[in-house]
Order: sequence, then C-alpha cells, then structure tokens
Amino acid sequence: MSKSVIHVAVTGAAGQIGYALLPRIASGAMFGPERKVFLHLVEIPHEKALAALQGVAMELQDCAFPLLDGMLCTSDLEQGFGDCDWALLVGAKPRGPGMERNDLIKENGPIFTGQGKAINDFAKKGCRTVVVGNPCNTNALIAMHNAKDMPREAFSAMTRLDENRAKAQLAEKAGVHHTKVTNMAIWGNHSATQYPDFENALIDGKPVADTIADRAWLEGDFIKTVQQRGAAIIKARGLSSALSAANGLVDHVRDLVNPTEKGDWRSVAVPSDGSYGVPEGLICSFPVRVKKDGGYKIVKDVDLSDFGREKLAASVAELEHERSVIAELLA
Ligand code: NAX
Repeated sequence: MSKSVIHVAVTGAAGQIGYALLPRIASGAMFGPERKVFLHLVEIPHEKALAALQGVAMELQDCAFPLLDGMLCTSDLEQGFGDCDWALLVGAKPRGPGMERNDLIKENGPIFTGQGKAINDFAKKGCRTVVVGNPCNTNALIAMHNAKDMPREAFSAMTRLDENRAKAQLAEKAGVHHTKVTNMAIWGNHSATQYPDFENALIDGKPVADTIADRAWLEGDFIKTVQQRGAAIIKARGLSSALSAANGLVDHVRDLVNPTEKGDWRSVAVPSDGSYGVPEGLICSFPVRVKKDGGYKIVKDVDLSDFGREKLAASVAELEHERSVIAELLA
C-alpha cells in the first residue's frame, strides 16, 4: 500500500534557507525516495515577499520533481498550517544594525505565539514542529507554550548545523573523513554559548584525544570556531549560512523519523526533562536517540566532566535569561 502524502509547512519560504531547502524536501532527501510531499509555502503578507514566493513556486514547478504532489503559497496561517504533518519554522526577522540580542528576541517572539496557536488549531494532531528562525531555542519555547494541545515532545529547535560544523572541524584537524566522527553532541543554546562536546565525541570509535592530543586547541580554537562559524560565513559570503542550514534541517528531520545508529546520537534542542540539571521545559540541545517506534530519548548516561558541566551551565543561564525576556509570551 502506498504511504499517504506528507504535508510540510515551511515558513520564510521565500528566504535564502527556503531556497536551498525546498528542492531537498521535494526531491526526497528529507522523507525518503518513496514519500510524496505537499508543500505549504508560508510568507509574510508583503507584496515583495509574496511575489518572490510565487517565483520560488514557479521554479519548484519547473523542477518537475516526481515526489512533489503539489504546493500552495500563502500568508494565511490557517491555510499555511492546515492539516500539516510537519511545521518547519524558518522565517524570522533578521538582526538589524545596532540591534541587541534581547531586541531580536522581543521582535521575533510574537511571530512564534501566532504560529504556535495556528499549529495548535489547524495542523494535524501529531504535527511536529522544528524551529530554525533565531533565536531558535527560545522561539521553539514560545511556539510550544502557545500550542497547548500538542505534545511537548513534538517541538524541537535545530542545532544539527552546529553538530555538522563540529564534526567537520574535528575531521579536518585529525586528517580523517568527517564520517569517521560520531557521538558529537552540541549542548545548550544555538548561540555563541553552545558547547560542542569533544570529550564524548569519537573518531573512528575512539576518544577524540587519542587522535587529537592538542587539548589547548580542543578547549580553545575548536570550540570558538564552531561557536563563531555563522559569523565567519557572513564575513566570507556577505550573507548568512543558507545551504548548510538547509542541509542541517534536512538531517535534523530525517534523523528524527529514523532510528539512530546503534551507539551514536544526534544533537537536537528539545524540551528538557530535567536531565543534567537543565531546568525542565527549557528547549536545550542534548544528545538524543530516536527509537524504533519513532519516539526519542535524551541520552542519560553521558559523562560530562567539570569542564563540560561549566560550559553547559553558561549556555543554560543564557537560555534562562532569554526565557525571562519573553516571559509574558509563555501562555
Ligand atoms: P532570510 O532573511 O533570507 O529569509 C527569511 C524569510 O522569512 C523572509 O523571506 C521573510 O519574509 C520571512 N519571514 C519573516 N517573518 C515571517 C513570518 N512571520 N512568517 C513567515 N515568513 C516570515 O533569512 P534566512 O537566511 O533564510 O534565515 C532564516 C532564519 O534562520 C533566520 O532567523 C536565521 O537567523 C536563522 N538561522 C538559523 C540557523 C540555525 O542553525 N538554527 C542557522 C542559519 C540561520 O542563521
């Protein structure tokens, strides 16, 4: 029996991540080569954005993807999230000149109250929501709180790009292919306080320190490079990461619907269950394993050193601060 068509809403669909993401979804990279998809392309109700969105839809049509069952373009949230299986919340306002992180949090917060409520009211009951738009952990927290009837585990934020970046850095330093790096956990916030945990990562199944003896590099340049990679891309390209962000989202969703390889884990920002002392409910990046039944579990037995615990605590403090800035949006 053929599987039903999967309905995927993508906000910010006319943006640069949208442009790199939509063909990957429509060609089967996210849900596999046998699953047809129907795309709900959501943008703001502005003439320029909607015109650009039409252009993207025309290009998708011109790709004649065999798996693309259809699409709609809209700025109406009922249509946008109506009967969706997945809601990928990519759209957000970019940080403007002179804007502080707190201002960005306050500016973007209300977007996610409205979208959370609309997902609650119009999406399928089992709809899963992934937030990419920054600050993604806190925006996911807002959406989750405003989608009262949806299970909390249905909400996540993306730190997979950070995981991929960290793997690539370790692989380059070790002189191995990046597929040799496993168990690469990102802890905390998707921000410059995140902790890429080199102490529990493996290269070729062995501790990183067996291959990279330079502890000073691991504690210093490695962590800093991963934390600052987004800024380095902006400096080089004049634009923020889009291709790699879209790829991170493809990886994030694909690995949430397939069981994790034995022994390995993935970095996903999910509501904390209190593990590792992270306050319950905060959307924090943890090592996560997806089970055969499709559910996930935060990996409980990772040995965090004092160094790692200190790094995680700093990132969690930032998440708590962000939560305090938007406290009135948490219904
Ligand atoms: P762009 O500015 O190219 O596109 C954003 C699009 O979102 C625009 O077309 C805009 O009209 C639309 N939009 C804004 N508010 C909306 C709303 N309320 N409903 C629907 N659409 C809306 O940004 P892009 O480079 O695509 O980045 C999108 C977001 O991803 C940004 O917030 C960015 O900071 C964030 N990122 C997150 C990353 C992560 O790892 N979590 C990495 C990449 C990226 O920086």
